[in-house]
Amino acid sequence: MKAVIFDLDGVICFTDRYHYLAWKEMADEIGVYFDETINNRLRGVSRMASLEIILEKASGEYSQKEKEALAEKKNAIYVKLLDRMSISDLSDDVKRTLEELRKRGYLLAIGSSSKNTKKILAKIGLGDFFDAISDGTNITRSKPDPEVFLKAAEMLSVTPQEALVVEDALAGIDAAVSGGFSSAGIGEAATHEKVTYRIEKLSDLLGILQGK
Ligand code: B16
Ligand code: MG
Repeated sequence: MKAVIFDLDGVICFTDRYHYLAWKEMADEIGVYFDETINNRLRGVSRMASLEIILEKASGEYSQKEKEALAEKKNAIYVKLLDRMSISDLSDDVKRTLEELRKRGYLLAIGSSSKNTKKILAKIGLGDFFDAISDGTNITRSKPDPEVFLKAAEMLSVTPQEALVVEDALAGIDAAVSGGFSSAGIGEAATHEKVTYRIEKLSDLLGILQGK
C-alpha cells in the first residue's frame, strides 16, 4: 500500500449536521417532509442526487431550473453554517492519525463528493495538508461510481491496488470496490459486506498500515 484516500464528511470531519439543517430549512420552505432518517440516505451522495431523494416526498413536479435553484438555496444556507467551523473541529484522533501516516511515508489524498471540500479543509486547518484533492468539482459521476477515487489515485500516480479508501458511506464502499481499491469502513460503512477492514476510529488505521 502506497497511499490512503480519505472521504471527507464522516471520516475527516463531521458536517452532516450542517447538511441536515440546511436541507431541512429548504424542505420546510417548500413544504416537503424531511427528517433525520431521510438525511441518513444522503451520506456521500452528491448535492443534486440528494435533492432528488428529498423530492421523493414532494407532491408536485419541479423543473430542472427549479431544482438547481433549490440546490443553490440549500448550499447558501450550508456554506453559512460552515463558517462556524474552526481548527477545533479537527479531532485529536484524526490529527494524530494523519500526522503518523505522513511520517510512515504514505501519500495522502481526499476523495469527497463535496464541492465545498477546499473551504472545509481550510476551516479545519488542513488546507495545505493533502498530496491530492479529488472532490465534487472534478467529477461528473457521484459515488457509488468510482470516478472520485480513480481521479485521486491518478493525481497521486498510484494504481487502485496501491491505495486504501477510507469511507463512512455504503455508497463510498461500493465505489471503492468497483474501482478495485481495498477499503476501510467506519460507522455505517463498517457494515458493508465487501469492506476490507472495519474500523471504529480513524487511528485504527495505524494498526492496519504499518509502513510503506
Ligand atoms: P456539497 P463526502 C458528501 O461528502 C456528503 O456526505 C453529502 O451529504 C453531500 O451531499 C455531498 O458531500 C455533496 O456536498 O453539497 O458540499 O457539494 O462524504 O463525500 O465527503
Ligand atoms: Mg462521507
